[in-house]
Amino acid sequence: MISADEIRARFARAMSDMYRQEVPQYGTLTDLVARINAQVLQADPALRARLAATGALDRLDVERHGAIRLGTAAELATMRRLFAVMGMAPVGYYDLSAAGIPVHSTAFRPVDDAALARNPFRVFTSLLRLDLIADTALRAEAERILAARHIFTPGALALIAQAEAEGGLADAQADLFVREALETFRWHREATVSAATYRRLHDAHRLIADVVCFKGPHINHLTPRTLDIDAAQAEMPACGMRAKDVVEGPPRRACPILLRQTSFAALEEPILFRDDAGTGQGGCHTARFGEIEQRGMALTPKGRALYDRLLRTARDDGPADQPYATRLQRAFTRFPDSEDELRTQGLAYFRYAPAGASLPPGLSADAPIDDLVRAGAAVATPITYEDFLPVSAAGIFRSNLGGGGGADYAANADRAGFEAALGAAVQDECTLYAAIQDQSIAATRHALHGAAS
Ligand code: OOG
Ligand code: NI
Repeated sequence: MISADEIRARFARAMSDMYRQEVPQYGTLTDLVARINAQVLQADPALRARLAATGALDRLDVERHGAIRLGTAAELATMRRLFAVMGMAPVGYYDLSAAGIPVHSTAFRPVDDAALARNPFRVFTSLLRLDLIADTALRAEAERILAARHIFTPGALALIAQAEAEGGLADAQADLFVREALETFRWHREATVSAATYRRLHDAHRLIADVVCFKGPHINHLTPRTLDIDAAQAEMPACGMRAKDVVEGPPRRACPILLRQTSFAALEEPILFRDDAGTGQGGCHTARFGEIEQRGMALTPKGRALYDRLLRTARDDGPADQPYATRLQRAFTRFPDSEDELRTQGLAYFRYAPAGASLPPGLSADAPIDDLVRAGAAVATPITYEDFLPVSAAGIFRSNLGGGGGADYAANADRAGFEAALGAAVQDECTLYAAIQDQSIAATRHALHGAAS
């Protein structure tokens, strides 16, 4: 048997190779990010040392997230089993209906520290919400089309079942699994419907056409992680990419928090409809794009509430005559921007370690962790945010749906419905970060006790 982490690493590599072939601009983007990351690391040895110490340096070059959109509950449930073979579990629930996008989503990703360090590959996975489509005839037609498709190969299904029964896969089977699983994410230029049906679904919402009219849930982007998103954004036009005008997420800061993302516009790709035979007409579809992201520290619920509040301020109540970036920067002056403040005010999660020195006299290893840090007995490093942001995700979706606002759905999260479709509960991301923090505190105390005795 080989490890799920190894299967995930092989799959991520295969996916990246496939997408590079399918969308050559993705290759250009990863080259740009690699160049900028090398520059940043060279200019900032302290950052390099810190990334190296937490294992983040090794994973940087291979770090990617992708995204897919599924059509049915059964597809989502099987997708969960497929990702489980690679050690990826559903984390978080994202309701995008509030932003006019008729989907809800989760992120499949590795959850424990060692797995994240080995390869943090994650897939933002959305499920189309046909229940939000008002036109019942159109909804029924979409359901009928989706019910007839099979997005997984028989080989992939057999290997998933085998991995479940035997607790893993052997080396050669793992390679076979990667090959079979990849088929589900491949782009197919042949639509499964006629031009007229495509048009009707497209007019209801472009996203519906993208999900319903094709053989499978083509991977729609693959995102490398940059250490300086502003530098990358500035260089995108020179590399022939039309960057989205606003970077999603928090503004640039001394201490990066959460996640900042930007994308280049989706490609117009030629497609063939069912009824094209003979007419040779075809059409085009825009779905696949490129994105880059910069990750910062994970915020506690208290920090997240402050983030959400300041983001709303920048979007809704900022002076309208100022550019968004200025309003954002100004709103976030109220978010502390030193690691000490972020930690002592309980705004972000940290990983603790013994500092190496012995405990000062009079201080116990069981003293409050902030006291241990202040006394120089423990050091704290921020924990990286491994998840996504619903407002940012909606912005990325929208920028690739031909601009404009989404439809006006009444916000109605349906986490229970999503979990029923998934066949499992999604994990809570804050619980995962808190567990990493708590374990590191316990290990630090244990080491300090050992040093004291
Ligand atoms: C997913 C868009 C969201 C992100 O990184 O937040 C996303 C999609 O377009 O399917 O990729
Ligand atoms: Ni993305």
